[in-house]
Amino acid sequence: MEQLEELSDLTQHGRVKDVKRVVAELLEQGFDAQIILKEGLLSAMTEVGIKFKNEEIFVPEVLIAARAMNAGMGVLKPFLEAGSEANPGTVILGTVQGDMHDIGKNLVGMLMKGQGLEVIDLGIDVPATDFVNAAIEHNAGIIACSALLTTTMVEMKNVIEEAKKAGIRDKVCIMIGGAPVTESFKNEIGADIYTPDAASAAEKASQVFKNNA
Ligand code: B1M
Repeated sequence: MEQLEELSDLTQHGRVKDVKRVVAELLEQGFDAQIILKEGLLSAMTEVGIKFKNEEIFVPEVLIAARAMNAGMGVLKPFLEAGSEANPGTVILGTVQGDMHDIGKNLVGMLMKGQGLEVIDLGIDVPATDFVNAAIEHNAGIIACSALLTTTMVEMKNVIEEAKKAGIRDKVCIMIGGAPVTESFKNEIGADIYTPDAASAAEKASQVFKNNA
């Protein structure tokens, strides 16, 4: 689809105003928010990732593209979050300590809100103890951790250890995800749920609360 390719191209080149305009136009034309997200915005970040890895572009260009991606997600936000009004449960969400990547984590939050869940987003670079303290404070059923670096994904194990120390491990479901995270890593560290993308994370989170209802 030509317009989605154009959106991907504009996002890769960090054209914030144009990205916002094209996303709004596509929504007006009746395009599904999930299609705009996947084929216009996420596809752009995949391309950016490949070029970054091949050293065709560098951190400043990646940041510029990430800013455009965030701007596009801002326009899509109300459409992605539109869902049930009910609040079946609370999720503590964050990117683990040492990790500044937040685009995927923000997407997870939006889609979980779209499932009617209350999401408390602690942001990026979140220490293990903060996840656990927030879960206690808000009586949360889920702690959801995102990591994009092989060097920071190990922090997820610390979240599990802190939950054990605080005596809440059996009361809280620990979900993990992010590009380097896998099902076998989940098993290795003893987390409860791994999902490869934001949509399945939101679905699984909703199921957790349904199963506990
Ligand atoms: Co960085 N970066 N980055 N980066 N960056 C990656 C991750 C990398 C793969 C690039 C590469 O080499 N090809 C590489 C990691 C290598 C590795 O460890 N295996 C990398 C590196 C090396 C670095 C730095 C070390 C670079 C440097 O400084 N030399 C540095 C680290 C900084 C730090 O965190 N301490 C760094 C910095 C940055 C920027 C700040 C420039 C920027 C982040 C901006 C921001 O987030 N606000 C950035 C970006 C944008 C990327 C890439 C290009 C794109 C990431 C992204 O946003 N993708 C990335 C390459 C890539 O992934 N293609 C790369 C779109 C987003 C929607 O996908 O976050 O994967 P993602 O989320 C997905 C799934 O993973 C999943 O759902 C989403 C899809 O639906 N998901 C979950 C995510 N969290 C989940 C949680 C769940 C479930 C699913 O449950 C709880």
